[in-house]
Amino acid sequence: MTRRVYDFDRAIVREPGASVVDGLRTGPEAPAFDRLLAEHRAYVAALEGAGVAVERLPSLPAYPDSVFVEDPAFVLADGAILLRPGAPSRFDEAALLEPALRRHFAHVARVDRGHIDGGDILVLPDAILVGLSARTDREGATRFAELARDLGWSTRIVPTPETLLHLKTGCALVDEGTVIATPQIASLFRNYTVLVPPPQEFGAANLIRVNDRVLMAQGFPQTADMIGDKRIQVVELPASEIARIDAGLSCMSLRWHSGGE
Ligand code: CIR
Repeated sequence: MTRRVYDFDRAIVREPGASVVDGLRTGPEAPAFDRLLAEHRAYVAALEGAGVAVERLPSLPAYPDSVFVEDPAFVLADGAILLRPGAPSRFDEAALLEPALRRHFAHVARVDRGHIDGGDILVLPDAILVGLSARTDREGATRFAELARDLGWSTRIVPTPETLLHLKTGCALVDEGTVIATPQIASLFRNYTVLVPPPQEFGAANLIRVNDRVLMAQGFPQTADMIGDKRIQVVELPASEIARIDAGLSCMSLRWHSGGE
């Protein structure tokens, strides 16, 4: 069977340190560390339950947001790209991930100008979408597109509405012909069936498809039904504490297939 872009057998995560409660946030309340840790453990267990071998990197107390490994790097089956996070407090996270990536990938490229966060990069079956946001500028996106081209991928650069921290705050791939997206960005996906969650469930859009399962945040029953109707197994995970620091499920891992393209 041809491999699908969401077929993964490896992932990297980083343990949350106690300083994670000081992660960047726009909302009023910091998360509770013990509950956040429990959410992270449930997330790792769900990845493993979906068939993924997970490498756990040690926490980096000086970098409160470093648990969100998706933002400083990007991985595909054939290589990794170190990014340039747009938040100054997160800039060094890319260099700190490099040794782990070099253990797994012979090809490790580096975005060397502009800014780009992995949360703004969505892999679709036919192309990569990069959203311009408060964290990702055109220079970083363009450089990323050049490096992705070296790996055989074409990139489409699109705007991200100001209300979304990252492009993937509001969208995800569900299957090869289906995405989930909030209404403001639904029009980006012309060749896909777009599932639009109801307004009270927009937080569900930051889900991840992993092999035959969809991992999504708890508390979004209508969206869970929409995905369940597509005969995909839905795993609902606690994510309210990470949401307090503006994060969702996609940001807590880098996922790839070790078998090459
Ligand atoms: C940040 O503001 O960078 C973190 N507090 C949250 C990062 C979430 N990452 C993501 O959606 N890819």
